[in-house]
Amino acid sequence: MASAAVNSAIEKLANVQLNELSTSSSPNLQKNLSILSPEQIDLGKMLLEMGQGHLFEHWPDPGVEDDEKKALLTQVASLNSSYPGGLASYIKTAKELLADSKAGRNPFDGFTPSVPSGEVLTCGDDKFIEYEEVGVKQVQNAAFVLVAGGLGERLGYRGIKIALPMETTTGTCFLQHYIESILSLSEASCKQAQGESQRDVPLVIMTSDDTHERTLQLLESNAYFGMKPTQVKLLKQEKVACLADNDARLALDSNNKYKIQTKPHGHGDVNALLYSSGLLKEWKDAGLRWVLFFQDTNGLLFKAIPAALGVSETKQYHVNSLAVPRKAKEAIGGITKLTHTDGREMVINVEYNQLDPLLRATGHPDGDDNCETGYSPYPGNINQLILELGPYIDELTKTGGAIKEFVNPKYKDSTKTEFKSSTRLECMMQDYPKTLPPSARVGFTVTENWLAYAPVKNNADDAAKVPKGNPFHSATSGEMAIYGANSMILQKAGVKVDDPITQVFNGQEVEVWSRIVWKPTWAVTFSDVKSKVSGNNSVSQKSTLIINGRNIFIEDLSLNGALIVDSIDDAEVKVGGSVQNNGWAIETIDKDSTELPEEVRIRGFRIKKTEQLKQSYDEPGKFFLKS
Ligand code: UGB
Repeated sequence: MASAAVNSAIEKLANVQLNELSTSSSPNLQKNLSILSPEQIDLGKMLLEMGQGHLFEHWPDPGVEDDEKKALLTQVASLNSSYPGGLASYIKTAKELLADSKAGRNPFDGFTPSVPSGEVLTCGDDKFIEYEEVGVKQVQNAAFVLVAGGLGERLGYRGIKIALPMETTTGTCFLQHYIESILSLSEASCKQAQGESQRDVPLVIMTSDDTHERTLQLLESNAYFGMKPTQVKLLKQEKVACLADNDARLALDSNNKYKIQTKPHGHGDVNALLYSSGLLKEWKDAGLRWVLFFQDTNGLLFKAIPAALGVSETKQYHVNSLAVPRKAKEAIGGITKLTHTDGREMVINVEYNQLDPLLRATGHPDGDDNCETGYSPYPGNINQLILELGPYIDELTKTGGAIKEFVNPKYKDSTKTEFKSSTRLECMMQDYPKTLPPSARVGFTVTENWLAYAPVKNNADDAAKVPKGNPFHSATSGEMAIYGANSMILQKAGVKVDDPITQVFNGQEVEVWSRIVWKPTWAVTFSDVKSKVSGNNSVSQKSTLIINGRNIFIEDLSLNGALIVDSIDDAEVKVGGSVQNNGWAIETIDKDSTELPEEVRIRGFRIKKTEQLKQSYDEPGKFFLKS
């Protein structure tokens, strides 16, 4: 009886909607109302109102391909629920942005760019060390968010990027390094807080259909790299509907007329996902104060995080973007101060493809050009953002996590009436400050390139073509940057590390430093490194040094070869004396060799392990390694 009543109610509702629709221009949808649920009829009506009648044009009479028709509306329901404001809002914004794009309207109209001022840090100096100390204290109050939904089309690697070895001396992958860094930082933070109970610092990973399963598998097959599984949350971003033309008509799949084409919406999705997941509120209730966002393949990033967090805390920044000196035309956004004729001001990332035209349009005939320092005056955004949680929640409560979008259609010709292929709206997480009130404290922190930024984004062929002097951002340069940074940090801590030699791999000329690698348990700050090296230490260029243990102290070591020291936490090991052996060499390989794994080919070299001294200390006690 009850179900008959429900059915009759549904029928009545369908009839009402059918009447409403009878004035519409979609007889095909109207004919098929009987096979649809009331919710699906509602969605159909919304689509008609938004000018999407073409989605039903080919629909046959009821009884034919009914499952496919329902599948289309199921997809519409999911596109509708995963977008803040729903699909109608998506189509409305798309119409506006497409009209602006066709008219050639500049999104920065009325704004004049100028060079902003921010905190500029030098690794190892007093200010840097002070900020690091303040930052480490704050880690206990932070949550980390890794955006890892990108497919890595530019890199052309078939796996997920966070599973790539960050360096091949130890083979540690990006995700392992990130997790171990967070764990070590959190432990250091707890020690500083003295007595306060240690909190499990949360890590969120934003995935997508392209990366979700493999990310989960990577975590599960490695016991979450030491994190508690409950500490890690995966939030999957959904794709958005593609647009076929300037009227924002949704594009149907060319192989399936009951399926709307979809594409990724960009890393800006992370805001809406964090908001709708309820995590932000949970974190606030637990007393957290900071949310740190970072990207998938920057193996240096954690060297700059403690100091940058210290800057956020000291300057009470609501938004702090980490930046590095940027070569003009380098494919990273520039941090820019924008001043509008109406008095509005904001410090914001201007994406690399927009900075040059904006500068040219505002009285800088050379556009995006290097200044006397050899760098662009606009610092490069490395998309490591530190947001203060309270103001972040306040803002997202207003916006629901939606942030300013853009559209980038590729037109067939100058009439701008047709697209080469479908487009979609996109959004970037660094555009978050665009909606903030003028009272918001938005700043940035610049550190040296070698310390903080070595992403792996470009495939070998594209990297070999970057303008001379600009960074390659490849697997080759990314790995070499780790050795370079570790060598330079040790130099600053007083170790004599030989200068690098220059070598060419996969068509890229790079500096090859000693292969020095340490686990985050050994050192997460510059002060940690300084406290663990003393006396006269020297490391030759051909050397490899792997330090894996909390209480390993390097004292009067002369290394010319390969040395690996492993120790448990309860062992204290002094490493000194002269270590000489044939070591591990860097061997050039052919990137097209089908016998080698892709992870190796994209670097153009591999490590040839000839001879090493390896010492492991797995009993508590004090030890002295001296050969
Ligand atoms: N990402 C997602 O999680 N989801 C998506 O839909 C897309 C990406 P790219 P991009 O630091 O060098 C950014 O593709 O977008 C993740 C800044 O916009 O590597 O070209 C993806 O997995 C730019 O200003 O970079 O450029 C990855 O972790 C500049 O700072 C991250 O988002 C540049 O990064 C970035 O995606 C940079």
